Amino acid sequence: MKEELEELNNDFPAARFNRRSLIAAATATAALALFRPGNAQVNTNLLITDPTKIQGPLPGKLGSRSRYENPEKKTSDTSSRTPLQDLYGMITPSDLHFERHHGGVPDIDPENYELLIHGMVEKPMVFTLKDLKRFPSVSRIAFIECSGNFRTGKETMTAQEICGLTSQSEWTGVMLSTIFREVGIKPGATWFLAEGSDAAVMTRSIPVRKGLEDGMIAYGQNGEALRPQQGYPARLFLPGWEGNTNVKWIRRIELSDQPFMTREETSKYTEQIKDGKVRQFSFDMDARSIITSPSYPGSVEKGWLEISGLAWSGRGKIERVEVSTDAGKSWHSASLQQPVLDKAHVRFRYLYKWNGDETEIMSRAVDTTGYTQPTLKQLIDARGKDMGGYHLNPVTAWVLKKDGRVLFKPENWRG
Ligand SMILES: Nc1nc2c(c(=O)[nH]1)N[C@H]1C(S)=C(S)[C@@H](COP(=O)(O)O)O[C@H]1N2
Ligand SMILES: [Mo]
Repeated sequence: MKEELEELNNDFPAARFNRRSLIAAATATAALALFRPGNAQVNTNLLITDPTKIQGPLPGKLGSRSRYENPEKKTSDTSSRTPLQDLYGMITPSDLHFERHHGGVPDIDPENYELLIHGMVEKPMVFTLKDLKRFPSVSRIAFIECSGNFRTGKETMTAQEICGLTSQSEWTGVMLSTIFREVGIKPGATWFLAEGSDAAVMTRSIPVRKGLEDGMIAYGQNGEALRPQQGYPARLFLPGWEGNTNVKWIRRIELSDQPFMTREETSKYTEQIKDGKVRQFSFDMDARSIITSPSYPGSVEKGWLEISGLAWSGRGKIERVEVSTDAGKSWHSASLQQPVLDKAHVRFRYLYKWNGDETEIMSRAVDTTGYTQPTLKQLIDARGKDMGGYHLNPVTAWVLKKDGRVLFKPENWRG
């Protein structure tokens, strides 16, 4: 009986019914009350799948999303973006975590995984995954953000397209300070090279100070093993630092008394600031926020609406988020969902009564260092029009149109 109904349900093309037969069908069932006259698209499923009338599927080995929910990452050949506009709260579901790969996703057998630590250390050592897991572990909720996380250009852009290269997970692993104690750092070692085992053999130089402060070798993500896309079986995790330094599939750490000047920190991941000067090793991700609801392609109706979004800072905690509903003329403090964590996405909310007139809504983040999220104009004034595409965190505005459409307000700076 159950199988039959499921089959029937699956094969039920709504188009096969005209309104008359629907009424007949509806009349013949207890679902009549659910039928709305004038709506020929009435959900025919209701006629046979009243959930109280049919035994549901049995428990499964893996859970799944509702078939009515289809969040998707937006992919290109080099990255995929988190659909920020589809999320609640502050955790990014692991399968929606953004991805940025320079040489694709390697397939690494955890049995063969090894992490070599050498260079200016007392005792060079190789750790298997098992070895890493024998150390005391820590878990921490924090975001990762690619430093190339800003797109603009047209009104019909989603939060995902504008800045979907950031996601948040609970990361579990071993503190680098624990591992460094094991190998013994030689006096004078101030930098270390982190190297990945992907086809790109990604390498970055990291100050030992950061490693000792809060660096981790992470092997867990949201309660399970890291996803391959996030660096399975182990990655470097440096809370608050530009995504690129969080070397995935990490296989080697070499300590030194100077940076290694790899490709990713010379020809890439540097940015012009002013007067032809270039900034290198710009590790911290600056405070930022974005309203994710309402946002394109959503819509609004006159009356009360909850403005909600995400704010984060790589330098500490979010102190407050201010929201403007009058195109930046006045600003009001939003409420912050607890807990507000260090170097973590925080959800902010602000209740607003929209009177139906066209207006612009926007948010700006202030972190515990006193830093305030700048406008694009302030960024241009500080760094010049040739500032390139890294470390851009401008205030993002949405236009509420009279007809209820919500559009991105794109601002361009390249000539
Ligand atoms: N080995 C390796 N590590 C890497 C990369 C890579 O291509 N290879 N990409 C970096 C970049 S540019 C970013 S933004 C982050 C992205 O992390 P995610 O894919 O887990 O979101 O990983 C960094 N670590
Ligand atoms: Mo990145």
